[in-house]
Amino acid sequence: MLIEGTLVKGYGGFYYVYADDRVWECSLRGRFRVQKQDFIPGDKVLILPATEDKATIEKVLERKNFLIRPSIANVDQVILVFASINPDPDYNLLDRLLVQAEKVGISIVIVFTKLDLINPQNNRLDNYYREIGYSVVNVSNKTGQGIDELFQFFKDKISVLAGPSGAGKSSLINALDPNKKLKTGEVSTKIGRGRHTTRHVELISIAGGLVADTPGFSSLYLTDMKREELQNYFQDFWDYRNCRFKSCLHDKEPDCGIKEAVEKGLILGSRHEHYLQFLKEVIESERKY
Ligand SMILES: Nc1nc2c(ncn2[C@@H]2O[C@H](COP(=O)(O)OP(=O)(O)O)[C@@H](O)[C@H]2O)c(=O)[nH]1
Ligand SMILES: [Mg+2]
Ligand SMILES: [Zn+2]
Repeated sequence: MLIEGTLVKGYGGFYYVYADDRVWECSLRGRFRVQKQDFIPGDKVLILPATEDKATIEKVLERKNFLIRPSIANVDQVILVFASINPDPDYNLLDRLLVQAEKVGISIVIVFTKLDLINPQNNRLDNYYREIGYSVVNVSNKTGQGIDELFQFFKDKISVLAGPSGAGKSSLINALDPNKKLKTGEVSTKIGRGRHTTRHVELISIAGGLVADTPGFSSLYLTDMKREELQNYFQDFWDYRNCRFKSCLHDKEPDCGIKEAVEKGLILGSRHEHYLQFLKEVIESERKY
């Protein structure tokens, strides 16, 4: 009997598939091998069990979506992980990742780690992102604070953890499931950045779902985007787009609703600054093609 599962990794000529609460070591049917079809983690497959933990992949189902670099298929949500401190959150990178995830159309959860290292009076922006509609969870991987609240987001989903090295992604997985024992890297105090301790892409089962702790999802490029399109991915702009010109890019144009909202403190200044920076990149890459 065939069972549906999810490919979690390919390694040493075998494919490992998560189905029925366990991981099956699978080989491919001859016809797949001949076609040299490339399977990526997240691909939904039908497997035929041969023994208790070995099976063959009989069919690969159509992909709902996929990310490149790292290659992961059928992603349901992206969890953007930033440290509250050490290192300080890079809000430019956060906004860039938000734009990327909004463009792909996957759900987003923002997590700030290291809650144990800050005092509540610290000037953080997590409330702003919460107010504009994102799910924002503050956690400490050390004390476990906030971990229960985050747990519910993973069930039955394929999630991708993204964020800078040293943000606490591997620690977060360990906090959600202490059995995982993922390697975590110490933050180098010299440069304030963590070392890269995570290598290949692999989905691991956690909190009732599958999660990728990705090696390099921290700097994405804003290719393949039109200049008019970019603003759609800034949720906080939507209510204020009553500009004089319909084609307003909220840059140098007069009577711009977005710029007025920034002046009134309704839109965070750094959001508009980052928008303008990304806009420049988008326009530059438009010229190249
Ligand atoms: N105090 C504290 N340290 C943390 C927390 N989360 C991670 N760390 C530390 O931050 C460093 C980087 O964590 P790691 O999980 O390797 O980050 P990654 O590069 O995003 O996977 C490690 O030294 C962790 O022990 C946290 O919530 N509180
Ligand atoms: Mg890591
Ligand atoms: Zn405008």
